[in-house]
Amino acid sequence: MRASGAPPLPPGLREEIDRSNEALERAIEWLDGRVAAPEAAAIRDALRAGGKRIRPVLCVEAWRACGGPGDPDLVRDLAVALEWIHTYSLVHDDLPCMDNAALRRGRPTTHRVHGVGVATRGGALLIPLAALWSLDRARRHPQGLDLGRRWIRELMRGAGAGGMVGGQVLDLLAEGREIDRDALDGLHARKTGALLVASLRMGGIAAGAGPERLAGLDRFGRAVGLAFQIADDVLDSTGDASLLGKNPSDQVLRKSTYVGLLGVAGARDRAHQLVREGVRELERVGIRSEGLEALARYIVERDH
Ligand code: GRG
Repeated sequence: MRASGAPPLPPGLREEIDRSNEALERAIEWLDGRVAAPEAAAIRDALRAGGKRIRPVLCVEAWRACGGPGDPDLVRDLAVALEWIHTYSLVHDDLPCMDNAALRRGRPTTHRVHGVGVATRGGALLIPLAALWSLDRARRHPQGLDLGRRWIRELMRGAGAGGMVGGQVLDLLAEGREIDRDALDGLHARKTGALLVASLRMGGIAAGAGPERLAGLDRFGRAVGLAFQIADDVLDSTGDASLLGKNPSDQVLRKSTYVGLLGVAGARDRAHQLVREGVRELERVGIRSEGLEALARYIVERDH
């Protein structure tokens, strides 16, 4: 976790982010005519506002690590669905009834530009659109609609009550209260970790990986998901708002954080230890992946 400076992204991953952004543009074209204005404009703005694209890149790197056959663009297209779910969660998280945030990814939040109603509806629309888009693209994949069904199940499991939404509920309930490390781990395993796990499993599934490898990706994702959240807490407490692209909010919302529990140095140590554990989990199922290892390091060393 760096206090400042460019994130240490190897060139291969930088290129993969660019390819993911191109896939996102293909998907934005597909939206034409499917969503009415003004929600369409809000969705386009939110999707194009930048972002690290960690979830689609994790997905493609998992696919690659499992020896996925065929055209990577098919998987990149499918992986856009992850970014849509992630973007809906950010748009809704920023609403006045949640964090009431003014800034996201260095820009005014969706509701500040398009209004609360449009942002709420546009965000919600991204959920069925992610499923429809997944089905549409799965038809072009050799596993066809079977892949579409498995893919959507993973996506909704990661995003739903047992995953991201459930974690958000726990987070809201924990505001202003102190919770212990186990409870904090459980909350973030759902709120942040579940969609990262889904990203990896979805890449493995598209590559035809069996249950053992999927379980290895799952354990890697859990470790890296927690490391991601710890890095977020450190950045919230030490980061620079102009680099973060948002205003630090943990103190304002009186949230329990890993920095509060472990201190900055302790939190950093735990994040690095989790990354090492995650990489060992991959090795245990025979996965050696420079891309996934580099992403895991980036997740804890990033500056925004
Ligand atoms: C109604 C209870 C309820 C839930 C609705 C709002 C919501 C669903 C979920 C919120 C989940 C949330 C905000 C999770 C945080 C995820 C997270 C760590 C975001 C930051 O991810 P990055 O750093 O962002 O990957 P970029 O901007 O790079 O894409």
